[in-house]
Amino acid sequence: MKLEVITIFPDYFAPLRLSLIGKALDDGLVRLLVRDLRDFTHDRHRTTDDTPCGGGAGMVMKPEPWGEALDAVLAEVPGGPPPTLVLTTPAGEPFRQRVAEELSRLDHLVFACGRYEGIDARVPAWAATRMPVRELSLGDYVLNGGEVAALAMIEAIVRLIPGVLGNPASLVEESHADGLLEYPVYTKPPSWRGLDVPEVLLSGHHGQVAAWRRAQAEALTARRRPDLLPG
Ligand code: 6GU
Repeated sequence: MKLEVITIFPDYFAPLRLSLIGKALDDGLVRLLVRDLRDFTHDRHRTTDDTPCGGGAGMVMKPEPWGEALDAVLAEVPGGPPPTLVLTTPAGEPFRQRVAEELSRLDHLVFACGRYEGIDARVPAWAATRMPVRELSLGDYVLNGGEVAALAMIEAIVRLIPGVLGNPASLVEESHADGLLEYPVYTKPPSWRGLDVPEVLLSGHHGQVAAWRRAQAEALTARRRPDLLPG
């Protein structure tokens, strides 16, 4: 997969070179190109924002640098299939595991990180005439910019690419893989500070272990995230 990021804070993406995602980069499973939006400005101050048309608080990201940055992205794939553009915005569609799975199957993703009160709305409108566009939100709260959201989305997506995780079986049972929260997990010792590992997990009965885990996952989901359960 080729991953590109367009941001006014390229340094935010340095942590992607660490850990499992860094290993995927080293192994060539993923290529990462971080572009500085300010490189696509032409004034002395490298301005990327301006006051909102119609008035109001805050600043809006100007369309011209975004247009030139996206032109540079498209210039790399002349005549070929365009990348999918992910625009991070608190007004986007919720980013869920299903979305991460869909995006993990694509060859080329470009993350556009908004700052301030957002990006001029003509940018996604124009981009949609050239490439698939997804406007995505990390959750129902406001961040100062899309960089942290893009980092989280990239991690959720890249770990699903075959070969990135050491043990792909761990993807099957984790929270959200089957629409439920994950059951509680235990390791040794069997008794710790007066708290015991549930008997069934030490029984060796695989069927009973599976049934217990399913019941625990359902009970936990009903208690913490009833919105995840079917009607
Ligand atoms: Cl994607 N961006 C910003 N600025 N805030 C957010 C978000 C994104 N997702 C949740 N809050």
